Amino acid sequence: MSPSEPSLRRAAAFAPSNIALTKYWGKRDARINLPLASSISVALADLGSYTVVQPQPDLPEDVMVVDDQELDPAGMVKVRRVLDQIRELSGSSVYAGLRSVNTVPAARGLASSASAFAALAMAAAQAYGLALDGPLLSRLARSGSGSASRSVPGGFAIWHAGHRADGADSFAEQLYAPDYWPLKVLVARIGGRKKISSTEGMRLQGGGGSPYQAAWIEQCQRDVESCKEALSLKSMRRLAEVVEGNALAMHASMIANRPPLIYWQPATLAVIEAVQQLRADGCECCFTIDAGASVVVLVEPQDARIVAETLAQIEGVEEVLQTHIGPGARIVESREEDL
Ligand code: 2P0
Repeated sequence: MSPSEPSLRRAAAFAPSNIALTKYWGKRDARINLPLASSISVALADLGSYTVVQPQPDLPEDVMVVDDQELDPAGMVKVRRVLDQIRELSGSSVYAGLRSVNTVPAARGLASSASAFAALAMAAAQAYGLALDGPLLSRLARSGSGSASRSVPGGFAIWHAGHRADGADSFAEQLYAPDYWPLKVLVARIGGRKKISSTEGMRLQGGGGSPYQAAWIEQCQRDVESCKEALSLKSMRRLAEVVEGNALAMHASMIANRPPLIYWQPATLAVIEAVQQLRADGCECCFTIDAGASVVVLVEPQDARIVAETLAQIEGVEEVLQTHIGPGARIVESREEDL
């Protein structure tokens, strides 16, 4: 530890997972996760990651335990990318011990990396004595995992694609607070661990794999504007058109990739059909699907029960999680026994 080391302390943060209404699926820079298009998301109230960071002068390198398992080397590369930037900003050379607990089912089409890296950026900044603003925290989280940028502000958030090569203008900010439109969020959990990670899927597709890649990115740019409009009107009919259309366009471009990226299970299609039927019957709801088989449904509170009950009866749906839209990453009490 150098004599000019900043004050170091143990710090903990909770960050929510988030669900994209218009998706991030394509990078202009894979090294620091710069997207080809902007995206819009909602944060989930109680599904996320709790992360503790303890800088320790005697550690020879950073170590991280996630859900009681030491993080693999590929994961540590991303963690170090975030921590190295924080150490540079704080002028510290001290490594840290980290522990993270997820309340999100990993690799089932719900992004646990989004909440994990948002919590990591916020806790580490505090641990290394930095007071960073929202955009900078969002950029730091983004460099670990792109979608993590949107978990920092929470609520209804937009991640600006930006144009700069250094990513200074590629961060997320809140469009609306969580209670602006108090929709319920249902997650119909389907299938086991996904076979191809998002990072790898985007790499395959970005390398000229999908004949629809350019059209997909152009569609995202239009959809971000339509989504902003649907949110400003709180119109479920308009939201359903853009959110479902955007998710289906992403999966169309994935399926057309060579090699194909097929994340769906038969139950995925059954849930899509059920949601469309429920809407035709008057329920205010719409679906979206990430890089996995699970389906997420946004629904007006008065219709949440009937939608949840209907989805739970579909063969192949393992569980229907119920939550609502919540705030972004925040510092929480750290407990000594956590590390
Ligand atoms: C999204 N996904 O916008 C989209 C929809 C998956 C499908 O953001 O490589 O885990 O770490 O930047 O953030 C998943 O991508 O990928 C994702 P990396 P990330 O939510």
